[in-house]
Amino acid sequence: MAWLEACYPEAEQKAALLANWLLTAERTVFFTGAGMSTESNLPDFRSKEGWWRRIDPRTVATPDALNDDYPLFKDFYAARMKSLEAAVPHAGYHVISSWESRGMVQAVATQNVDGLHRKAGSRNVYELHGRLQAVRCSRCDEQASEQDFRRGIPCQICGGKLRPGVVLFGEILPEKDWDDALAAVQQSDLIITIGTSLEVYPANQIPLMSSGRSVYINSEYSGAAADFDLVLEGRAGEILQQVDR
Ligand code: BV8
Repeated sequence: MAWLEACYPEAEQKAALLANWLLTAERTVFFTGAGMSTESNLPDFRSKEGWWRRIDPRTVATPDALNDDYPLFKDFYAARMKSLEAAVPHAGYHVISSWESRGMVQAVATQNVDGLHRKAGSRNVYELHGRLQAVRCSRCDEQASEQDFRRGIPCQICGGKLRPGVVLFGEILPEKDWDDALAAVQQSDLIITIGTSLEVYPANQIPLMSSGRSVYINSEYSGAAADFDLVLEGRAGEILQQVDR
């Protein structure tokens, strides 16, 4: 790659190298986090503008929060649902789905609960932390509507508290999505991790489970970067478009 170094700045060299890896890989899997959606105007969790900088996750994102202070729990998730109303996938999402439709991407494993990968047309998506709008009863598990949850209406079947379909801290990840994601990652020869601090277990183990090449695209430096073969620092949407050129 000496010619690349001579002709282009480092960021472009890395984008060109990733483009080359994508074209030569047989099975590519994406693993995404909340940083993938900040360019769609959805805040992430742990960077400066993140949700957990404004509110302690223990007070809203745990089974105890649901049981002990339902009004606070409900208002937090209703606000998150409201912010989804106007959210549309940015160009980087469409790059990933177009690569999938051209046979270049086998699967997307995501920690995101916003549904934007599917909205952008990605089909093989494993939602490891569930989906915000998949409301169900916390007691009998019956599905319910997002509107009922946002209005504070109890379950129509058993009168239990409604909850969003996300995985709260301390809860087990959805078994099928987890198993399918693991299988896809273990069979991959390229894994591209985007927009995640890699702080949340067990999803943060996903990039370590591929024996192929590994890439990390993130807007700020994280110690986790040392585990990857190639690190691109910057905004996900911009980098994906650059790689697609
Ligand atoms: C489990 C709720 C087994 C849903 C979320 C101590 C006490 C209690 C628990 C634990 C503990 N120690 C460890 C645990 C386990 C815990 C855990 O890992 N905690 C960590 C935080 C210490 N995990 C669990 O509880 C999991 N379950 O372990 O079950 C079990 C069960 C019972 C008993 C024993 C074992 C469940 C985890 C589910 C967590 N749910 N939230 C919701 O409200 O949405 S966590 C939250 O973090 C989100 O769900 C999100 O998906 C997840 C990961 O965050 P990221 O996506 O990485 O986002 P983050 O903001 O951190 O990073 C974004 C990055 O992107 C930043 O670096 C930023 O710079 C970058 N970025 C921003 N913009 C861009 C960008 N990069 C590129 N381009 C951009 N434009």
